[in-house]
Amino acid sequence: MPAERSPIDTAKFAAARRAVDFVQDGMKLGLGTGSTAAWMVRCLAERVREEGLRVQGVPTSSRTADLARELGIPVVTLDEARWLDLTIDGADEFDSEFNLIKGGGAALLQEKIVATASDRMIVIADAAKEVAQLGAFPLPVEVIPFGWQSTRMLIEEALIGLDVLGREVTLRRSGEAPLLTDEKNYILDLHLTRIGHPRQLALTLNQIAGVVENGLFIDICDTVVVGHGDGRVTVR
Ligand code: ABF
Repeated sequence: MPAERSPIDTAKFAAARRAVDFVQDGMKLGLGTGSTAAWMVRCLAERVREEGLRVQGVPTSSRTADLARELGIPVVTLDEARWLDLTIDGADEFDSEFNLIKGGGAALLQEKIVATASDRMIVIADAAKEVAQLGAFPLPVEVIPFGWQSTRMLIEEALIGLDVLGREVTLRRSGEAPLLTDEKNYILDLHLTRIGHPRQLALTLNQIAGVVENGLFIDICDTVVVGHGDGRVTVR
């Protein structure tokens, strides 16, 4: 007998399944990363299989690429697709203006490139991801390995002048070694607790040499599909 889904998985699955209703025949799609996005890939594959839906998927990580291929979704690169109709992806936090923190799964760079090359971005999330103010989830920043300690110092210095509560910056590891992103970069996690001005922070971080991209998504997402533990879904 299949194990019963936990409320959190029920919520993620419900949001993912609802978001896949937005997909139309012939669309080029950005396929997000994370456990909620993995549900979305499964639901999409079901429509491809059962309805003969024709889509092309651009995965935002090697993990998602493997899953999509395994489930029979045609996969192309962003360079082949050039522009996408829709990206569906998860998030770590979202606020009432649909500003997001992403990158808990270390795929923020490809996620942002894919989302900004799309007409539309839908975020799928369980209700616990909604926050009044971003920042409780550590903000991931992708940095070049060369000189990363200096980049970290420059980030710490920049944070002093900004409206944030915490200022600790840690290197994300995989075991003993620094975790490597798909682009072979490092991730610094910024433990800020509260981010007063997300846009200002995003701009400041991206001006620092060595920073490739940050996990704040501002003015990128236009719809959030929120799943609840009892299977209800709210589309905003
Ligand atoms: C990706 O997966 C991320 O940007 C975010 O970090 C994470 C969300 O994971 P989950 O859906 O597993 O909560 O979308």
